Amino acid sequence: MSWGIEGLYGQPHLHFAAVDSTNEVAKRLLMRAPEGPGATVTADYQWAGRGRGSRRWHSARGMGLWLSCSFLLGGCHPGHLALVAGAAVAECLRRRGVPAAVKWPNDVLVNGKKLAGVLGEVIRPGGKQWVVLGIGVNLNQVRDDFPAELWGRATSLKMETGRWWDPHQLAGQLLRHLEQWLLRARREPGEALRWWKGLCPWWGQTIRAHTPLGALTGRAVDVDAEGRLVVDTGSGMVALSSGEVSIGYPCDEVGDWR
Ligand code: BT5
Repeated sequence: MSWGIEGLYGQPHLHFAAVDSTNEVAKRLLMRAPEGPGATVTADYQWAGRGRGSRRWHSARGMGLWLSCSFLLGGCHPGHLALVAGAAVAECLRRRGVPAAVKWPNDVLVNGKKLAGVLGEVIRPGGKQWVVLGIGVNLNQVRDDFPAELWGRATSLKMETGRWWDPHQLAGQLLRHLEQWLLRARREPGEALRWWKGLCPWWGQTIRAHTPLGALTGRAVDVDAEGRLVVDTGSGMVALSSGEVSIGYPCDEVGDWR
């Protein structure tokens, strides 16, 4: 079946049966052609799908949308990229009746479980600032298609809606939402952040954040102009620029990541 997508802003779309990681393929393409125009890369399977840092992204064969696209950063704040991409995924799904929510910084959850994740990387081939934005959306897995450590924590559109989802159709719809969100983030960043906040239902709730500087507990109160999560710890406000957030602390900390 044809994908029927032009790729972000009309750039070429390349589909592979299997790759290490669509982000790595998009980066290698950019290294070869740093003048652009960038590419949208999809694959049926990733044998080394990546999350942030050294984390892995489980990419079951033919069961998800594993997509990366590269584009010039333009006027977009790097701290807004993952937020904007997560919002585009959540909005696209909400338009299709799925109650998706965003969780800072890069998750899309449905009913408290992780449905999609975003990996944004900024690189500088040819002296220009390029973004390689990876989006993974679980489409048609059932529980046993995930490794056991993700049971109860990961979900797919099929598990949530009971029906099969077409990756070709979703990719086109998702890229259209992404284009709109990127435009918004460049022209009206404050507005884009306000919209992102509206897709996040956890304001005022107690969270536990694991950051490179250690763990802290507090109430999530805002995202600031840099895209940082502002947490009220009771003894002051802290703005987090990276980390992992658990919601509803106190909770079973090990493995709790909602
Ligand atoms: C992310 O990282 O959530 C970013 C995921 C980005 C994946 C896309 S797929 C296309 C492109 N090519 C790539 O190689 N990557 C991108 P992070 O926030 O670090 O979350 C990673 C964690 O999510 C893991 O440590 C697991 O706990 C969990 N996880 C792994 N695979 C999952 C899956 N399929 N569904 C839900 N959770 C998963």
